[in-house]
Amino acid sequence: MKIIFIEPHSSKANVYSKLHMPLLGPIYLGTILKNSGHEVEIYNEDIYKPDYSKLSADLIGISILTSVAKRGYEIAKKFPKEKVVIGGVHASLLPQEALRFARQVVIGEAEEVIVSVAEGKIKDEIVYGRPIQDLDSLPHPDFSLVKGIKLPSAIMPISTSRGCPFDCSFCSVTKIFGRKYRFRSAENVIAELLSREKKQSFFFCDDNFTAYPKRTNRLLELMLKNKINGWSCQVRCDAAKDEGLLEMMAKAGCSVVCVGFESVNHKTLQAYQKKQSVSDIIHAIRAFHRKKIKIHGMFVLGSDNDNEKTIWDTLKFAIKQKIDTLQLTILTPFPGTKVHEELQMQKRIFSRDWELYDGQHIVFSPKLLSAKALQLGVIRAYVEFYSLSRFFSLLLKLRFRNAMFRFMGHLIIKDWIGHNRKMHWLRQPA
Ligand code: B12
Ligand code: SF4
Repeated sequence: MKIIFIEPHSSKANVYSKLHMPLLGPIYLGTILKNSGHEVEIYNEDIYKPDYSKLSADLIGISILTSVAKRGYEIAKKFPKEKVVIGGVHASLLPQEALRFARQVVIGEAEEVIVSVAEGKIKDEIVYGRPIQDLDSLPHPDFSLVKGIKLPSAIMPISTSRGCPFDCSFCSVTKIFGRKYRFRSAENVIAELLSREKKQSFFFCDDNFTAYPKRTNRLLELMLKNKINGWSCQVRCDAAKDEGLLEMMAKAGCSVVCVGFESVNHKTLQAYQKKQSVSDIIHAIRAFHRKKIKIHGMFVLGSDNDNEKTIWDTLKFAIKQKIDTLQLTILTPFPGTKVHEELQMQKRIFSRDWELYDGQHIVFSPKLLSAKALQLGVIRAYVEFYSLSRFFSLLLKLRFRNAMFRFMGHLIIKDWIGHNRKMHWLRQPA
């Protein structure tokens, strides 16, 4: 059979549309189908947009996050419904919605069911995937299936674990992958890293790379031994409390950590059930910087305890603490999350346009400030952080890499403002 997977493009208004990193789901599934003798092609519209009038296959698999669901359904409509199967985070959370555009929807991890679904051996409209218990049993994802991908120039994702033991109120991860932390053996990960093209920059896209320090240490030891360096990962602040782990991360060539700081407002940290304090955040920043590891600091603004001042406090904090790159996300009530449940109950969600569910657009009425003030405040804070004057000041200090990221951020924000001039939120009551 010929099977095509499609990952819809991010909305033009999304600051991530420039980061052409494919999701691993379709690649894992495509690799499994290829190994079962099927012909597979994967299209990530941000990397290569196919001419749909020329595309034909026995099965079209579409992968959707909430922010790209609308585009995913548009693509589905281009094909006969009986050929379309939809999966991914959003479809797993709202399967009945996705089923309007597909013959079948798969909920959750699909590796164990995909071949049977494709070959018509499972016929249920809603198919329940199963969490993979032995992640070493999965094949290494075959990136050559992704049409138009440029190797090794892109930052390539690698996943070494699934699930997260925490349960933050705004996060979709545990709803899909569960709270049980499952991980691959260090040997299995190293074999994948060594099989990839040289000079590739890796991003460990695990939601919590250091959730089980013992296994992370073992992996880092092997990375050090195999001279694999220049990588980034996602961690919580706790990672910085473990001196030994931190030392190993630095030695094994960690260049950037993406850290979910989430807030400088301690009431907001509590409301998010983050289980970390502002002093944990400051400690983490200092500890990573001491080891010369750069920090991509991620914050979520708009809780019921945040006001306009919180936005500026966050910006000032990021500048004072010398966070290298800054991500300010507007709190987004993703279906299935606790935040969604609460805001829905209080009838405060004013937009169901999934395209706006990308962390860059406000879709609910905040408590202590207006929707417009939150939206504009976040954009203004971005403009300030990624200003040309800050870029030049970094250049003068010869901090070229940071300067380059500032400049990229500057262009992305400029682009965002251009695309959003006529956006709905400007018409929301102040
Ligand atoms: C890498 C990553 C990114 C990358 C690349 C993303 C991309 N190409 O879209 C970057 C940094 C660019 C990014 C950006 C964003 N991300 Co992101 N990202 C991730 C991350 C960490 C890993 C993705 C991954 O590869 N997972 C591993 C694979 C194995 O899982 P999977 O792709 O879901 O596939 C499995 C199943 O879903 C299913 N499946 C998937 N597709 C299909 C298709 C078919 C046909 C079938 C049958 C089954 C199926 O089977 C697969 C195998 O088990 C996830 C968290 C996570 N754990 O998934 C967040 C996550 C997907 N991101 C999220 C969000 C919110 C965003 C942003 C809005 C920004 C933000 N953080 O606020 C933007 C939006 C991007 C966009 N496209 O519009 C949320 C999505 C929530 C939601 N309800 O949609 C997640 C879940 C994180 C979270 N904390 O909640 N992201
Ligand atoms: S935000 Fe991070 S720590 Fe919290 S549940 Fe999601 S993945 Fe886990």
